[in-house]
Formats: sequence, structure tokens, C-alpha cells
Amino acid sequence: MSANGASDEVPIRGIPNNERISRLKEHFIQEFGNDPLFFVRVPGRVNLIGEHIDYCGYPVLPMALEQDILIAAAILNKPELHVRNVNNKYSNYVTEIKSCEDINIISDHNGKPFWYNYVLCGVKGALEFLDGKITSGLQVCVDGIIPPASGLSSSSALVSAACLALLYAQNVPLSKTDIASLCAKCERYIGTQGGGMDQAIAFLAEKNCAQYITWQPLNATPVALPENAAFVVAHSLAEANKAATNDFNRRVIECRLAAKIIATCAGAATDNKIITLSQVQNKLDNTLEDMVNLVHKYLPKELYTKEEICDILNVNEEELEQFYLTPNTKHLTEFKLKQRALHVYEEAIRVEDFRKHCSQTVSNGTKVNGYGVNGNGSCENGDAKDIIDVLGNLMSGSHHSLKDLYECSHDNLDHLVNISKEMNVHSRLTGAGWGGCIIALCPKEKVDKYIDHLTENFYIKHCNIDKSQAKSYVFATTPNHGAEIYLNK
Ligand code: ADP
Ligand code: NG1
Ligand code: MG
Repeated sequence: MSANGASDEVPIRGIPNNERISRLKEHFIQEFGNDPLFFVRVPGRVNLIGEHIDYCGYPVLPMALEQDILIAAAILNKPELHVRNVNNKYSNYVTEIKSCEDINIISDHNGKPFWYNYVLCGVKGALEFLDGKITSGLQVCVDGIIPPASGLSSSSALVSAACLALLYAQNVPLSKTDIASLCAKCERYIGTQGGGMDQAIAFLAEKNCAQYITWQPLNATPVALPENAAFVVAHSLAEANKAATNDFNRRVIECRLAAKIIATCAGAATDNKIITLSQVQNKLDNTLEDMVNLVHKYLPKELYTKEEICDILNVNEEELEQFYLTPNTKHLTEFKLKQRALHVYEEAIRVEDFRKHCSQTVSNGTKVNGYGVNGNGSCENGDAKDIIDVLGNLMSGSHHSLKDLYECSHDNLDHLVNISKEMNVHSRLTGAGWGGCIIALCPKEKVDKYIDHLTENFYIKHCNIDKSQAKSYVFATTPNHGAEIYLNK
């Protein structure tokens, strides 16, 4: 980890002098009777476009939020983990952490993960990286201000903060990309087969620009946002814990099955390596538009049964379960393949369009494709209105695809999107969906009016909550920087 923030490692800074840090420190001392040694801070994120395509191997375009998970930590001289939370609705937890095998990640009776399971995911990942060699332990106290289960990636911020804290306590230097990949892998212990977007942006984010994130190898390229554009996040007031149901994994495996069928029908499944829709595209050396045509050609049906899929892939049900399904999707008998694959390929096209129109990467303030880039990494005003319209239309297209083809929206999210349209503001659900937040793209000069419009027509009229409360559910946001460690130097 880096002491000046300039290298590829997670930056280490002095402990900021603010009320939140003081309160967390006080809480820590109350709980453990000793001072914390260091703090880690990992931000949440909002994804501008590219939803449910990271686990298919396609680029995404998120930015980090100001809201974060902050952990205060101290090192113990025995291999134990003691976990506290400043919010007393989250219970205390303690366990041995001598080896990875000590760490069992079990859900509650309703299949919902206990909150500390996310901490355990991070710790298990760090232990795996350390090859189980650990003689010391950790006291941690968590203070999170990312709305949970809302598509703003509170889970990954918590997993990543725990992993980072343990690695730092063990004095392990890791690059941002390595730790992001490690955290993406270990969050899967919670049960969902996510793609890595959340952990990537948590570590690779930079102030004032979104990031175009690509995979294998993981890479983040800063993307300039139009200077005149404001991004507004609005909560639908519906929460969705992604690990509590099989909605998320069902989509992941439907994409895998679609990939395998297209590859088989196109004569490209010569080995067992193809499991993502992007791998099929690469193997066939096709454009994304070609892939959309192949979906119509090879996946014409609205619904596929398990038997039909086994027939096409020439496998038996046992093999299908073993190679393609997850523990919580094994029992499924029908799958929507055309719809999911169409969403993925078309969303990947929208990401490319968005990035292109957003204008270029923030390199050194150069002018590319006609849109200038200023020192903040945002476009100059020139064709700002046109750009906002173009980007907004792509975001609307994304929402409709997520609603109709991917079926991961929620009535409240659709309602927010429709109310936004009344003010000519384009928006889309962000994160996994089934609840959570929308992200809206709004000209800066319209932001206050737009927020008032949502407050009046969604929060007050539709949800019956008062104006002062509504304020906490809708906010304008600018791109924040990534994870950091605070230490008294
Ligand atoms: P998200 O879209 O926010 O990532 P997830 O369903 O993936 O939603 O994860 C949400 C879960 O993460 C919560 O139900 C809770 O268990 C855990 N979590 C998030 N923030 C906190 C916090 N501040 N303190 C404790 N647990 C948290
Ligand atoms: P959220 O909404 O934060 O749980 C999930 C996945 C992402 C990505 C998005 C959908 C995890 C940890 N996160 O995010 O990888 O697939 O949904 O675009 O699984
Ligand atoms: Mg999550």
C-alpha cells in the first residue's frame, strides 16, 4: 500500500480530523477498551451504464460515490476476528480466523445473509491470499452510510473494506487491481456470482471522472463526463438483498446457457472454455451487432426447458447442473435465454456508444472528437445539450431493456423513471435492480427543479413521506476517488 497515493497501491493518508471519524473512534474505544490503530474507507458506486454485463465479460461505466463504508481497526495478538457496528441493529460477532476453513458463511433461516457474512467474505479472501498463514487477529468497528440493498454496492464496499483491513494489518502490499480482483472473487462466498464491477470501481475510482472498466486483465480508463451534466440518484424505497433470492444467479446462469448454446449452434464450442457471452463473440470474431442477429437465429424461443437445453448441448441433467448451474438455481426447470442474451449484447453496444459520446478518456486535458476536456476531466460546454440528450437516450434504452428483457426492475423504479420523463430527464435503474435506486442524467441548471419534482410527485404523493424525509433519498452526485487507508503517521 502506498504512503503517497501516487502509485498503483491503495493510498495511505493521515487520519482526517472530522466528526464521523471521532464518533467511530469513540464507539470503537467503548466496545473494545483500546484505540483503533488505523481506518479503511471504501466508497459505494453508481453505475452510469452497462448493467448485468460485467459477469458476461463486457465493459461497464461506473463512478464512485461519496457515501462509503468506514472501518476502524486494531490488531490483536491472537487469530480472532471481533466485529462491531455503530448501528445497533447489526449484531456483534466473533470468530477464530486461524485458517480459511474456520470461516463458515451461513445464512439465516430465510436464506438471507447475516450482515457480518460480508465481513467474513473479505476476511476469508484475505486468508486465502495469505495461504492461511496468520497468527494475529483484528478488532473492527463498521460505520456504513451507503443505503444498503439499494444497488449502490454497500455489500462490496463492506467486503472490500474487511479484506483491505486484514491485508493491511498483515502488512501485505497489493496493487489496486489485484485487491479488486481478490475482493470480487471472495464476495462470491455470499452466494451470488457477480462480475467484479463493484470491487473494481471501489479501488480504481478517481475523483471527477467515471471509469470504463474492462476485464481480463482488469483495467480502468477514466471517462470525461459532460460539464453541463449532473447525475442524480433517487431511491425507489424498495430494498433488494441480492443474496437472499436466486433472482441474480438465475440471470447469470441464463447468460451462461445462452452463451453455450450460441457457441454450439455456431460450431464454436470446440472446448469447454466458453462460459460467457463475450467469449462466444471473441471466438466467432463477430461484432456485437452480429451477435444480436445470432441470438435471434439460434435462440428463437421465449422459454427453454431443462430437457431442451440438455438436448441442444448434448449433456444429461446431472452434467448441466454440475457445469452450468449454482446451488440455488439447480432446481430451476425453465430458462429465458433469448431475452437475457439480447439485453447483454445490446447493453454492451450502449456502453460503447455512451463512452464514445461522452468523449474520450481524461488523459491530459486534450481535445478529442470535438469535445474538449477541462482540468476536472469533464467536457467543455460546446454541444452539451446534444450530448446530454444522446447519453440520456442510451440510459433510457438501458432501463427499458432491464425492465422488459432482463426483468429486474420494480414498479417503484419504473414510476421514478416515468416521473423523471415528465421533466424530460432520462434515467435508468442502477445496480442489480429488483428495487434500489435510479440514476438520472440532468442538465445542471435543472437539478434543483428536478429534485423538487421527484420529491413532490414520488416521495410525497406516491409514497406518503414528508418533505424533510424525502431529502435523504434523492441527491446529486459527482465522481469520488477510490478506497484509502488512514493512519496516524
Ligand atoms: P447492495 O446493492 O447495497 O450491494 P446487497 O444486497 O448486495 O446490496 O447487500 C446489502 C447487504 O449488505 C445488507 O443487507 C447488509 O447485510 C450488508 N450491509 C450493507 N451496508 C451495511 C452496513 N453499513 N452495516 C452492516 N451491514 C451492511
Ligand atoms: P449490486 O447491485 O451492488 O449488488 C450487482 C453485482 C455487480 C453487477 C450488478 C449489475 C455483486 C457484488 N455485484 O451489484 O457485479 O453484476 O449487480 O450490473 O455481485
Ligand atoms: Mg451488492
